[in-house]
Amino acid sequence: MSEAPRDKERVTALGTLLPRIDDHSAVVGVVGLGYVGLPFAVEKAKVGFRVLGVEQNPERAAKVNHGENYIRDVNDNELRELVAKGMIRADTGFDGVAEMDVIVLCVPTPLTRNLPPELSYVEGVTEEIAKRLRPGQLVSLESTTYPGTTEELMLPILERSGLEADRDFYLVHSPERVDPGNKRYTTKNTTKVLGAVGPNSLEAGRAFYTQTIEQVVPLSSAKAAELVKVFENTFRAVNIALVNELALLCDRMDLNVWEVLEAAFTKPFGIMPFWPGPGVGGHCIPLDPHYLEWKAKGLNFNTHFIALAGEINRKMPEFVRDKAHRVLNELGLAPSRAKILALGVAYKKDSEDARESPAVEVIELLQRDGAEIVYHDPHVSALREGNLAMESQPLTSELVSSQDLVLILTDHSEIDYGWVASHAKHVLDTRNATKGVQEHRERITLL
Ligand code: SAJ
Repeated sequence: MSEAPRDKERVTALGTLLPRIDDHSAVVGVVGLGYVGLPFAVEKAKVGFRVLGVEQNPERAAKVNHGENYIRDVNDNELRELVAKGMIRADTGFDGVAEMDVIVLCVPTPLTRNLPPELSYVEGVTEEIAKRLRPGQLVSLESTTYPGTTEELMLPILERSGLEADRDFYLVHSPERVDPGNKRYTTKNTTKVLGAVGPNSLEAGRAFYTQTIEQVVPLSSAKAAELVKVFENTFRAVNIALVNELALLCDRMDLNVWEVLEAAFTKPFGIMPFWPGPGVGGHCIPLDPHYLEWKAKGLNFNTHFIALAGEINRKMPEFVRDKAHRVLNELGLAPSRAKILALGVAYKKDSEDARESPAVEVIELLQRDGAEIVYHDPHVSALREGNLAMESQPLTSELVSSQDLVLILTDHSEIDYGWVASHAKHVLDTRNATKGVQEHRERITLL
């Protein structure tokens, strides 16, 4: 156990760090170079911070060191130039931690339904940092997690170093707000929330984040910041579930849910657009609200909205399967022998990510019923999710016209849905992707 630094060192710790942040001579560590960490690293390097990445995946670390981009939201040339100038480097280990003035954790916090959150990445990384922690360092957790992680899990581990939080080192939580593919809101112009374990940490965190982010909102604690993030995603999950439930009701009432919602969203205040779909995918919305549910249960509190939202959203793939059966029966075709083209399998529009995509469950359900499924997705060339091992088929008129049903599961922008409708026998559109198609409407059924 290292000796706690003398009072003099403690007093100057913040005094040493702040000027280095202000003149950008501080070295910034980014642990986890994924869809959050790599854009973050580029943003910091662009304003002159030297960035040391820690990426456990050796292929990714090697790609970064060769200036090769693998994250869509990162500009290839920017990364290449920053690496060439020595502003960004990636290691697979933690030897560089002592050199870092700021250490930002952007590691996965996976959550499997109904089980406690899996925080082994956060814990493991924090332990590696604690072994090398020195006075004056700022540690920030950006990963989405249950309220309490920073103060209850990370702080005690870091203090095993003998250093004291908010005196010798600084600890904050600033949740990432990356919306993959969003061209309007980037890391730089998306307001950032910041919570800290004490006033010195808040000052250090604010000094750091305001270097590259236009607006930073300080909160009273790290726990409050953790709850803000989980609430944001719970807000989305609950509202998506609300419109999905409306879709189920409209189906029974023989009403067009898209017409009803489009009309509702003409109201200029007090409402915001959400749309039904084949389910909720990605690694945030389906899972993040369950951090809150898990934490609340530990406090003997039931978060009914979260449970209900999850239940409804998880029902949607089966509803799509049932609706496909109904459409095929109306066409006089047996679902068990139908040929179906799934159009779009990514978890959301214009994404190349099929993780947790509802399309996977829909395809598996239809395959289990005996249907013969192929898919086309311009962004997903191979589908290796769940029990599936499929390749994207070229979207040709022969392919489309040879199918009994075209099932639109993701509404990618570059598909010409009018062209698809002109060659298809029938289309089941779960995303209202064909809303601009005037002709052949009789061949199109909407969710
Ligand atoms: N979805 C619907 N209907 C909607 C909106 C979304 O069915 O009205 C579906 C999508 O198709 C997708 C899923 O829900 O399958 C999630 O979509 P999303 O865009 O909410 O989720 P992510 O994971 O791409 O990004 C979200 C961010 N999105 C927005 O704020 C618009 C934000 O919540 C977080 O910054 C991010 O998750 C995260 O990393 O937490």
